[in-house]
Amino acid sequence: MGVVNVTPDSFSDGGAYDSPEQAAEAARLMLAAGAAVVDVGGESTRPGAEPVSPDDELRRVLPVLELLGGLPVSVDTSRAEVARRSLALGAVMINDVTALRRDPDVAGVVADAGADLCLMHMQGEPRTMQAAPHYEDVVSEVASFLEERLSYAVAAGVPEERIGLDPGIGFGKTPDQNLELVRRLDRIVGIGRPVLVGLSRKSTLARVTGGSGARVATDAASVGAAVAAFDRGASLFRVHDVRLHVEALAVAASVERGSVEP
Ligand code: HH2
Repeated sequence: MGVVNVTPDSFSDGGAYDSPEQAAEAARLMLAAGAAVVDVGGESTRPGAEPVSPDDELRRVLPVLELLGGLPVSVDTSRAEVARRSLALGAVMINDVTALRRDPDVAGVVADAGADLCLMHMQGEPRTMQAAPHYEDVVSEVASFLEERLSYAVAAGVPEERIGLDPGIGFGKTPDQNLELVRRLDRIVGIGRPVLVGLSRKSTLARVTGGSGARVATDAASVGAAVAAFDRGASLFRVHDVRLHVEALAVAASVERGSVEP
């Protein structure tokens, strides 16, 4: 999954695209490089980010989707209105980082469209989530949350086979808690749905490679983390540099199979 943030303030690529045409071109290049889907987002969820108005989110996202008609697009939104209009323009998946808590109507919209849905764990909300993350056991709490949200989504009409789960790396977690979630990812994988991870360029990896001041991780660090998550059962990877991840994960998968041929 390639990341296309159409936000001025995303932590890693904020303001990268001046126009919908530039964002759409970046998305096409990611798909050509092997991405299965591109994730278009109009509201930053970086730590400290303020919410944007629904109108601003629509104004950022819809023009990009209009240019990408027919291509596999996911939309990173937690608002039913944005989801509904995005799916009407051909989006195939909604990536809801609030796991249907901000706007429960997202479930019905996804169900009606027959689309895919990603449910992500977050403790708190982006504005304050990194203030004081606290867990007794981060892995079992995240897993229980995702199990509950999965049941909720299914009860609201989204078929289970359409749902993926995401531990929410960096969303109300310390660096050590993020690493622990990847280390024990088998607990989340054991829920029985495909697991998506977003590790690309996140500050936890920058802490490992660059000391305490580093904020944005390198792509080499990101690829290393993705392969570690793959080895523990992750099957979807939300990444900025698609080509590097496709090559690295293709090799990791070939080792898993013991065969060059897929
Ligand atoms: N991470 C970000 C945004 N959306 N969605 C899922 N499912 N999983 C993630 O880990 C995830 C996500 C944050 O990264 P980015 O999009 O690069 O930055 P921002 O939130 O500032 O737009």
